[in-house]
Amino acid sequence: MRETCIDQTMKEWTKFLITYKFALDEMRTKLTILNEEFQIMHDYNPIEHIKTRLKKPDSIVGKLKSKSLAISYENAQLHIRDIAGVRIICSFTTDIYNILDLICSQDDVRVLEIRDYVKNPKPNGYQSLHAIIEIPVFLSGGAKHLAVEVQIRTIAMDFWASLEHKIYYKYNKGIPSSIQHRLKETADIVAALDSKMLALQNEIENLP
Ligand code: 0O2
Repeated sequence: MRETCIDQTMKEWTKFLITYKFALDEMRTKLTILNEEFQIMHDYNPIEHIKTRLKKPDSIVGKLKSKSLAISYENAQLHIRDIAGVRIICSFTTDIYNILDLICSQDDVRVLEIRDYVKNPKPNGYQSLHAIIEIPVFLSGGAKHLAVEVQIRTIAMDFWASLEHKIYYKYNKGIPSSIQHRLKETADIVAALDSKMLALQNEIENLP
């Protein structure tokens, strides 16, 4: 009896999450087209690589609980806007804004929110550009509009964020202040590196 219930719940989650997986497939297609077209038109790939991830059911439930919301698929769809996540890694800070413009100017994309942690880094030094967008997924019963969290950052920002994320969980979300301080120092180095790399790139582009 209990196993049947778990099976049923798993089936329902799979049905709920598959639509977000389709949204991620749509995003991958959009980004691949943009990148390949850019390569042909400008002889340049703004996107280094793309990572996608689907939030796990227990994380969705945890986030609903932390927002004091009832556990339901309706609430998850309405209030959890990072069930589908795309991370786009690029070379230069200017690419971040170019890619954002290219995505947001598409007719079927609705921009719900933008958080610019590149212009305004988090106090710990975290840099990335986050956009919550809504895109249609065409199912047999019609179109379903779903939120996708898009994170766009440089290779250097991604390097920093990956290590910080590991350290954050290693210390069970309580990083000692001496390490926090060193992380902030390295975040400043990342910002300086990105700025120098962009200056170099601009110089090279302007060579005769
Ligand atoms: P995961 O596993 O990457 O998904 P929200 O409740 O979502 O509206 P939140 O979570 O503060 O508010 O949103 P925000 O600031 O846009 O951050 C969401 C995601 O950005 C996080 O997702 C991380 O991926 C990334 N992020 C934000 N701040 C930091 C940071 O200080 N360090 C690192 N390494 N990543 C960060 P999740 O759900 O935490 O994790």
